[in-house]
Amino acid sequence: MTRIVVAAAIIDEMSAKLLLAQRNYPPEVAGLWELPGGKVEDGETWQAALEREIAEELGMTIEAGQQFGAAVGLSVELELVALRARPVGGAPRALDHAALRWVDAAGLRAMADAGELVPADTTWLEDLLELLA
Ligand code: DCM
Repeated sequence: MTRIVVAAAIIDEMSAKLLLAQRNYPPEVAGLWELPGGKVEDGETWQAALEREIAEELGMTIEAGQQFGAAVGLSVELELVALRARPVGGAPRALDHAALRWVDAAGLRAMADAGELVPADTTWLEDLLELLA
């Protein structure tokens, strides 16, 4: 059975900035930056799973919204989908990541050009730039 991994594009609309998180593991992607998220549990909606994961990993409250961009196959059993999200409460903290960073469209493009994003997440670059425009 395919399991879904949800990832959050947490965008602060006042500053038009996106929250990126730097992975600690596994070694292939440690040091690279991602949209934070995690696996959907049985019986959970994608939105509920993402809100739970972000509370656990970043200690902040978000409101998860609609999917955007294409789903990405990570392996035979894992599929990665991106959802829009709005920060609702609390400042994000790197409880499970090496670091966190808010980036605007130019900052995101620069990081993508420098190869600093997790490969799967580069699929969404143009979608993310549009959301930040
Ligand atoms: N993953 C990814 N991009 C994200 C979030 C997760 O490529 N924005 C991948 C990394 C792992 C898998 O999904 O292979 C599970 O993620 P985690 O280890 O964070 O649960």
